[in-house]
Amino acid sequence: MGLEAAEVGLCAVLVDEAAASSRPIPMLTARWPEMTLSDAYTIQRASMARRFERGERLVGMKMGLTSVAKMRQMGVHDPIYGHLTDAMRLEEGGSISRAAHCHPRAEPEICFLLARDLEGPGVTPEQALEAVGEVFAALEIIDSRYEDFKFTLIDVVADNASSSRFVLGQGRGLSGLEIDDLVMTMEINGEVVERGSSSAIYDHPARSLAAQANMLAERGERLLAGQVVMSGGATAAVAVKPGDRVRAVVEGIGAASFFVEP
Ligand code: 0L1
Ligand code: MG
Repeated sequence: MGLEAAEVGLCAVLVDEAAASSRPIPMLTARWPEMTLSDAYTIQRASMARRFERGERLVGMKMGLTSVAKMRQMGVHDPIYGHLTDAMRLEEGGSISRAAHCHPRAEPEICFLLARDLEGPGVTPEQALEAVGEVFAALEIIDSRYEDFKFTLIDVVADNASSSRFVLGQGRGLSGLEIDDLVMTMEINGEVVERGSSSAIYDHPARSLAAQANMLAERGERLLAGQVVMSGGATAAVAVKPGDRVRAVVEGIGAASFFVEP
């Protein structure tokens, strides 16, 4: 069983308004227990369509729940994805306001900029890497729009995989760089609060990129040259608060940072 089109539309309005107003909502599956994962991805697209109507542009995608730790936490075996728009990009070193978020948390990531289109199904990690123009040290700010931070996997997908903002450091090419086991740290106010390896990103960040292309293919969609793909968190996400200066450092690639306004 699944949702009617009108219900999908209403859910899209609810998650979109919650994100725009920073006012959390009860989890959708409490009201619509029959919602399927496929419905959730349709809701995600419908909520993105509302952003596009307001003038935002699609600039790429994000992979979520790519680490064993996060999958275990949600009781799932597969990653999920969300959409990224130009309005979600925060310039390197930029500031966010705590009040503009529900439950903001940051995680260190590796981001890919595609030099070529990438179309599944059947994309391998090697093929995915061949489509990459540049890699970046990155930070994702995730912000679940659900009350009391309570949600199911289906709710998270409908809520655009908790996407809120993303920050990219300086980009570099892949030449001379193996990205399978890079040390990744996250600092808050100069103190290392999380340390991990890029191998925590779905075993290899390129595997995450390939999975993104293959998952889009299930809906007849593909990644385009010029788009970015956030490959997923390498460590646990950490709650941020006013006054925090957050910095991610990825060995061999660089750093990305943002500030939470006091
Ligand atoms: O980026 C992600 O891994 C998505 C996480 C979704 C769940 C959450 O908000 O913690
Ligand atoms: Mg993430």
